[in-house]
Amino acid sequence: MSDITDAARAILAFNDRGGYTVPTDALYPFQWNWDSAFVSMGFATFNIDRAYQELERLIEGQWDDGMLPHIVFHVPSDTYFPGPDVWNTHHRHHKKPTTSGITQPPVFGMALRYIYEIALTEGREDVLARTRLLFHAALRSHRWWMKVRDPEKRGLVAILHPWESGSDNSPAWDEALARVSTITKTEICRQDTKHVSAAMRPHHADYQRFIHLVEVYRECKWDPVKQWSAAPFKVADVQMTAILARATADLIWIASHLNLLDEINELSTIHRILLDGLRGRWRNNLRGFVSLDLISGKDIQKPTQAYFIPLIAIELDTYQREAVQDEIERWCNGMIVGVPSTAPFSSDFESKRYWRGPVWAVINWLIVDGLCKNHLAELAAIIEGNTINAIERAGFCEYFDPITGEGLGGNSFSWTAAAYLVLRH
Ligand code: 9YW
Repeated sequence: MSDITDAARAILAFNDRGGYTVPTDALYPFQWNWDSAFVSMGFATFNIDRAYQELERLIEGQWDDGMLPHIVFHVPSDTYFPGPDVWNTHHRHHKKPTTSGITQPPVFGMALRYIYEIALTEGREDVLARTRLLFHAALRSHRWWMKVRDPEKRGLVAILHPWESGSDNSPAWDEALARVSTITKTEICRQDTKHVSAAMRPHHADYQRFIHLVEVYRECKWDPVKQWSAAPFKVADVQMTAILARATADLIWIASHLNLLDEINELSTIHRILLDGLRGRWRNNLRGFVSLDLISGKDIQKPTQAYFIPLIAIELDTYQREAVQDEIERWCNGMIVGVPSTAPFSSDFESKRYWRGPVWAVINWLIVDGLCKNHLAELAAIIEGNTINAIERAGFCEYFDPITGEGLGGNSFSWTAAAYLVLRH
């Protein structure tokens, strides 16, 4: 085992708060949904029990209606805004701990399959009951997605808040977010810029709109039907839909192993619906998949990493495969590390500002996986190698400047450590 693998494991241990992992100390002091799913896969490379525990602690926050919240506030902390009082979700979730009121990409099902497969190769028959329990939690959350976030049956699931996407200030949301008011009743006490330079973070107006949206949904008492009608921001997101579709395929795999026939049928129907929805979002002229703004009815054409995420769920045809390969190569041309989260030739590109250009190791992990699934192994190997090199050069930071390779954002980041462990596995 290399020293760097040791260091990655040490970061997960350092960020462990008792069976769950914070994304990084101070900046993000709670349990985040998709971070934990990625982290559980990192743990699975060396500690299966701890991998299961990460997901078990996450579902402590699952709502009665199946939603898996984006943050679980296991213990109080004043280093993050907005905390539990701003969300005020207590009545939607009748057990402790308190949570935020929105969700995040459902990587959970992908993680469960990944860790279960490793457990099986290690001959760990004892994980069966744990797998079954987590499987049912995931299934409830997939039902929630389909019922609550695709009520108009497009085969695409919608986000009602940019934080749900996991790509908070992506240029993809600019037009839709501009319609949201900047007026808030809550005083905005940003903590993030105390930990990280403001030049790398979302702008103040973004935060005002993020909090305005929280207030709109809080006034709906977090009732999903009321939220759907009241939402001033509503985007059918291809990245979210692709992750849900892939996680659904992974749950089908688990259900087959567990011999759960009704669940296989139910999940297969969901899978078919989502793949049909995704296929309709491909655009030849853009050489990628585009989200749909449900309020304006328009395609969101901004070139972001989301263009390529559907590869984790979909089998491309030959034309699409060549187009995606050319497009990713174009985006990476001249970069020390690709794939940038916004195309470098776009006028929105900013190499250091969060989701407007920087490279994220977990996004590369998804892209590598999607390229391999689509028989583009050579390009996948290049991106994988670049990601590993970037981490080895700059450390386990939150994200990387694609032009210089510089490490940015929070340090000792859990999901960057997890990405390293999995890509090296
Ligand atoms: C926030 C924790 C989270 C990630 C998101 C990323 C950022 C900020 O940090 O969100 O306040 O929630 O955009 O993807 O889960 O690492």
